[in-house]
Amino acid sequence: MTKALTTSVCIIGSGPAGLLLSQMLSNAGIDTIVIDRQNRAHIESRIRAGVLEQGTVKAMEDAGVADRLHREGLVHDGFDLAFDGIRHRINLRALTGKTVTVYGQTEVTKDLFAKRIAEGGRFFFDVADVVPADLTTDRPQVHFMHDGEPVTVFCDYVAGCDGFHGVSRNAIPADILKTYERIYPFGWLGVLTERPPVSDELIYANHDRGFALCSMRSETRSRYYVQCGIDDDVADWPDDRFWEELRMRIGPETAAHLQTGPSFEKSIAPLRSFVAEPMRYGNLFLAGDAAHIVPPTGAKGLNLAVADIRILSRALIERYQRNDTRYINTYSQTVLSRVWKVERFSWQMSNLMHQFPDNTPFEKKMQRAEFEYVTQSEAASRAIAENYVGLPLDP
Ligand code: FAS
Ligand code: PHB
Repeated sequence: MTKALTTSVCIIGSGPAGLLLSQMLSNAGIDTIVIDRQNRAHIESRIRAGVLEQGTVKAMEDAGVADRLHREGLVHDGFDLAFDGIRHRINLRALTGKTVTVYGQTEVTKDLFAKRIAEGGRFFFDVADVVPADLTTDRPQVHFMHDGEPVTVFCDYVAGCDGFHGVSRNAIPADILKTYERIYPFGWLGVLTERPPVSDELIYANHDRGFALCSMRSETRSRYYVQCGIDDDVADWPDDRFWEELRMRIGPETAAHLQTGPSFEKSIAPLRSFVAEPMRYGNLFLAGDAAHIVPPTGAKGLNLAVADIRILSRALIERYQRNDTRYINTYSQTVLSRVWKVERFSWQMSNLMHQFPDNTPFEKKMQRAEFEYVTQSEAASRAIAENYVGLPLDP
């Protein structure tokens, strides 16, 4: 016997995108059901993003979940770009009047879950066989299995917030869906260690041996990355090798301040640029990684997902509160306009900061020339700064 449920918006995926959407709609009195194939503990444990744009902080404030973020987040006025150990600071506050906040995605997810669950949000975890259906009718459905039982949610709209490996994107017919992709010929090996960060701000470093990033989660917990081979395995990278490689890539001056320690999280992430169009099909709306992926070089993945949700929640709230469907009808083009600009920035930063195996000596000279141009031109530095702090939601 199939359990039948009804709601206004059925949200597939309870990562940052799905959770934030559920909270913003709930705050506007709009009912949702959220389903996820994982459970809460697993989702909260995933180590991912670390830098929040000002727009993401505002979204957390609007959702009513920013108290801990303001207490524990680290506000940063700038970050460094480094080439072969020479550092140049991008002064975000001077160039844009804005800042970024260092606060892990795990914490964002925990804060969103805490409020949603406390308010009695309807969740189904550990679901299977999720099938969005009847998306072009005015009564779409989402079918899934939960605790061995078939469930069908009848709703007005389906929000596909189920990430890159979800099912929502592929619910759009193949003759309508268009995808664009660039896969980078390397990965990022990331570690967490309970040691103070090497610097007060982030350092993105390009060195002949490869890219490195010095980041953090707090004043006592550091997050470091090195570019690694696309087929590398974590087993290839014992801590000693990692620290030695990081020292060489950040240069002796910076490395003199590096406090190494045992890594308690070590993982390799592949890098890709990916966009799926359209981000709406009938009454299905895609948001976040379900529709796009960026290489983490621009610190944009989580922030882009949040920006989608700010645009989508506004569209749905206008429809329910004022029966105005203008924002719903323009959702896909509005959100994609911003997605492509963020994809461009993340692609540009990745091309500038990494060693590409097939780069010719000329291309290496182009990278170096671009870095020197950025260090000598306020306009070039401002272009990087305004993308890094986050482009406006509406052009
Ligand atoms: P998510 O992938 O976070 O959430 C999707 C949810 O949908 C998951 O909980 C999943 O269980 C669920 N789901 C999937 N299929 C389903 C199905 N069939 N049915 C039901 N539920 C389903 N971004 C940065 O800005 N900086 C970084 O440093 C950074 N590092 C990253 C490292 C890694 C390894 C990865 C994978 C991503 C990283 N990102 C980073 C990007 C990341 O932060 C995403 O942009 C962010 O999680 C996007 O949030 P969501 O769109 O909610 O997708
Ligand atoms: C992180 O702290 O995990 C982080 C920060 C900035 C990036 C990517 C990752 O660009």
